[in-house]
Amino acid sequence: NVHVNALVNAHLPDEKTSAFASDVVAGLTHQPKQLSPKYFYDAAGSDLFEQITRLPEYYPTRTELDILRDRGAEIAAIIGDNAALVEFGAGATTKVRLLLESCRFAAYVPVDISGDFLTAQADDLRRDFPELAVHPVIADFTTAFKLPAAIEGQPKVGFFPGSTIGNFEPHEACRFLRSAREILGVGARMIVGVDLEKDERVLHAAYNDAAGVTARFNLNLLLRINRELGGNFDLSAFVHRAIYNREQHRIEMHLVARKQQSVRLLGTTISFRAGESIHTENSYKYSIERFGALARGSGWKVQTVWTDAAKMFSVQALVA
Ligand code: AVI
Repeated sequence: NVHVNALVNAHLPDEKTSAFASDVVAGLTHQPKQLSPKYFYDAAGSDLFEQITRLPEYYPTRTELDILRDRGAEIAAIIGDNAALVEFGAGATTKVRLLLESCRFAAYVPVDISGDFLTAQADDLRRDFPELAVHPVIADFTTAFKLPAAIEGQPKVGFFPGSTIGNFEPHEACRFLRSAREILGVGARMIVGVDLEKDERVLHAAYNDAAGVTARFNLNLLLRINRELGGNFDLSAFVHRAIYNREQHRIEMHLVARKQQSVRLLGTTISFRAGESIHTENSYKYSIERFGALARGSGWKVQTVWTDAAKMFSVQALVA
């Protein structure tokens, strides 16, 4: 591994790429092979994810937006006026705009690792909400970071939509909620989007869409490895597979080798048996009870759960 790191660092000066490189080598030499879903989101992957959110089979985004829109007044009543809204990770602004329209926030603090994206997003929001103080923070939101001094003394509300929490392992979700509680402080609240357990056929369709966008999203990870790490993956030699793991309450995404093959990257050869898979993502689905237990175990209490009529998705208000 020392050898691999030295090699990686010699060829790839930039810090982000070398973290990607060592994670990829570690994941592909692990048994079973695995890659972190956080690497899906390069420019092409983020664009494919945007397309996923508009697919007829992919219910989470649409359902969460409906809940945020329909329950705006109730959410506002819980939060009160003049709080600071801290969003963990900042994607499209569609969801936060709904909260900013229904509640009277004094400040908005988007936290994201990508500075360029944050700046563009902050400028748009300042234009559309002139009363709102926008203080972007460039940081990895899964680690401890400092809130801007400007929001000191204001009540804090965390925002973590999209069931991104479902892409964490349960122990990571617990660690994240704990750290969010420490960052936000005593008396804080948190609004979290949590995908719910449901008919397996609905889940299966959502992650195996007819148009094949989720397959392209999954395979894009191999393209990214080819482009950024000089790999030679043959994309036509892998297939997307998403299955529901009932015991673990999660959708698993895999890339399965169609035939025996080997791939070169970063001076290493990775061999695949026919049918061997790379596990690329888990998307955990919670019951209301199981998420409540997770929240309690990380120092929060569930105050209110809002769902759509069909109980597909939930938006939950936690209190520290
Ligand atoms: C971002 N995350 C909540 C999505 C999910 O549903 O787990 C990512 C995704 N993977 C496949 N389709 C969408």
